[in-house]
Amino acid sequence: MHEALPQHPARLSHDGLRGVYRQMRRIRLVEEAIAGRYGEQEMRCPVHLSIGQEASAVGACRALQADDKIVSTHRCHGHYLAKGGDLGAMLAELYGKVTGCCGGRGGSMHLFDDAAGVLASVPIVASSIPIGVGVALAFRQRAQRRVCMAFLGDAALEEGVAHEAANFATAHRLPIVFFVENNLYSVYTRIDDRQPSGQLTRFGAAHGLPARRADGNDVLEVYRRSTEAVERARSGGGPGLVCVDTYRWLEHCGPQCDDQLGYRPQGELARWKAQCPIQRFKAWLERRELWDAALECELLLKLKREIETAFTAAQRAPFPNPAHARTKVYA
Ligand SMILES: Cc1ncc(C[n+]2csc(CCOP(=O)(O)OP(=O)(O)O)c2C)c(N)n1
Repeated sequence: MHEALPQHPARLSHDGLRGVYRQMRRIRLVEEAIAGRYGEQEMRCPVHLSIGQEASAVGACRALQADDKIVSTHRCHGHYLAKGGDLGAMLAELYGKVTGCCGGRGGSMHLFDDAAGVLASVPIVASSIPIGVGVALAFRQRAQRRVCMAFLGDAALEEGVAHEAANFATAHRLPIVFFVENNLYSVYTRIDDRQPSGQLTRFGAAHGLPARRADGNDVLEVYRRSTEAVERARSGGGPGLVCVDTYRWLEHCGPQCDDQLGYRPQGELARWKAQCPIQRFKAWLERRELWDAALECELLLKLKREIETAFTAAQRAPFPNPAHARTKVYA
């Protein structure tokens, strides 16, 4: 007999639980494939991989509906894929091709797929937050029961615009959820060297935002906390804050591991790897007989084929026509 699933506001079916696992596995495989090919020098944009942070992207986006929107940051691959962004368009964008989701103009840090609800990804730290607040304001003005989720890193909370955006959102009770992925570092600088206390939920107290903290490597806990905040915002309860603790395994920007640089305490990476969100959730599913080696094998084959096909199409696609460089320029 299966154990009862944990209590949460919107229960996931067994298929839903397996879907959550498949999504995390897919994001990991896509990013591993990017890391593996980056050295070929054909993707000529910086890449900020989110390997290790898959549970926060998937848990958060599962709490959203298809017509809800997200805004994201420089580390946007996981958010884009978790919200349903098109993989082929994403990879073509990394290769600078005309079939990319930004026509090859943006690269890895500018993933947009409005049809999937990925309104914008912006690499200027914290600058997507007011865009997200604007989206929530538009939802309110149109009397739509939709929610915007703004993904941000721990360092974004140190930008003035994050405070202005939170203040405006609270004052107008806008349907936005600020979702903070605390991976402890702003490039090489640890959070204890930047802030008096690692408790990021204080940001909520300062702005009257109900704040929830979650283990960012536990996908169901992230999902539960996100669902509470999203449903509250959807039903007119105003904005909320979800802060999750997680960890990036690789360097800030690029495909390598940079642990040898010594800016992270010895053993920290290994401790977080032992908390791999994908392995943890797989073990959880296996204990409940919802997953097994045959399903894993079938999934890996399918994903590898899908990813291979998307890479091949991206590499074969043409570059944008330089004559069109001035179109779609706004000032
Ligand atoms: C306004 C601004 N200042 C500095 C930078 C350079 N920069 C790029 S990413 C980054 C750190 C971001 O850390 P965090 O928001 O915690 O996200 P993480 O990279 O950890 O996912 C910095 C300082 C920038 N892009 N924008």
